[in-house]
Amino acid sequence: MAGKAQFYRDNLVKGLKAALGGFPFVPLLFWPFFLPAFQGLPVRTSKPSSTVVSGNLAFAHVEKLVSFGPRPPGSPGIGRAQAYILEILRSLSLEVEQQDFLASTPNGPTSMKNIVGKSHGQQSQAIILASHYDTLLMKNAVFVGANDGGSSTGLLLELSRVLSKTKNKLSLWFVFFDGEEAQRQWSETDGLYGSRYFVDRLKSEGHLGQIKAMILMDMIGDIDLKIENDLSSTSWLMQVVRKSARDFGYGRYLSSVEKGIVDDHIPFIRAGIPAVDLIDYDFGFNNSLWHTPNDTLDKVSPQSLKVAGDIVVRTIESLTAN
Ligand code: 1BN
Ligand code: ZN
Repeated sequence: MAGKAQFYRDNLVKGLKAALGGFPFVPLLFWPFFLPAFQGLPVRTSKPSSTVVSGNLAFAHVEKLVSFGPRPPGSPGIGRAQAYILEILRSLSLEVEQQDFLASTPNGPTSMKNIVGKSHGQQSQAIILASHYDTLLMKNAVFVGANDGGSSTGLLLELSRVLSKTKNKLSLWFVFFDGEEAQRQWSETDGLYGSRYFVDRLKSEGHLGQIKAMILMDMIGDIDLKIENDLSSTSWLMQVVRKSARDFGYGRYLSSVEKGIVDDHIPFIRAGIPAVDLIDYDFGFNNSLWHTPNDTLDKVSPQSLKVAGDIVVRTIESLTAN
């Protein structure tokens, strides 16, 4: 995918072809003469149907998040990202909760914030859809995490739009985690700050039993999307995800390589909540783009966002049917 400009150009051409119906393609040289005749014609644009995941809209969110600059915890960039996420969730009339906490990190106490948007279904039992929105702290380079942190957050915002439009049997919680990344070096205590705090709160407030399942997304914008068969995820839930992908004709986006991934789903699994990670942990050739300043917007594909989003929606339908 050559990026957004190409995406819009393709849609413009599609729109012109749709307006022309059976007419042969108009050579580009002449199109200024035809333009007045098109005005007022119902040209089909890329405007999405409201209950279908739009890769294009998810991508626009990623673009916005990247424009805020690096988003390590406590930074000005993450402050702008928080304001943006809150604005979108409120515009969807979701119940919004902010979890502010002071994390103890190797760099000292650091302010962090989880953001939760709740869509109430017929039942209080809930499915959590989640993403981390922070980026890796890089002191000597600009790291904007277009794919790592950006792609899944953009998709989660788009899923909030799509899924808040339909009345669901189960409640849906859209959870945006801060502090997924290690502040110095991955360890049991450095990393997953937001998800560990979130699960501790669920426990202390007696709400663990309310959560039917947790679906995490991470790094799903890669142009060459291959979703891992993560062995850390709850096995039956991973099978539901993989069947949902195949049912949609998306089998080619599933990796057959089995890996054990450490990510924000782990605190949920440890607390006994079924959880799954949709992650493509092989970013660029031989993972050469992962945690590098080259994790930029041009590496993110709207089509991959759409695929991951469709799989999540189908998985929720499956979980709700049972
Ligand atoms: C995912 C994206 N992760 C960090 N950024 C979690 C992770 C950490 C995955 C270490 C594999 C290894
Ligand atoms: Zn990362």
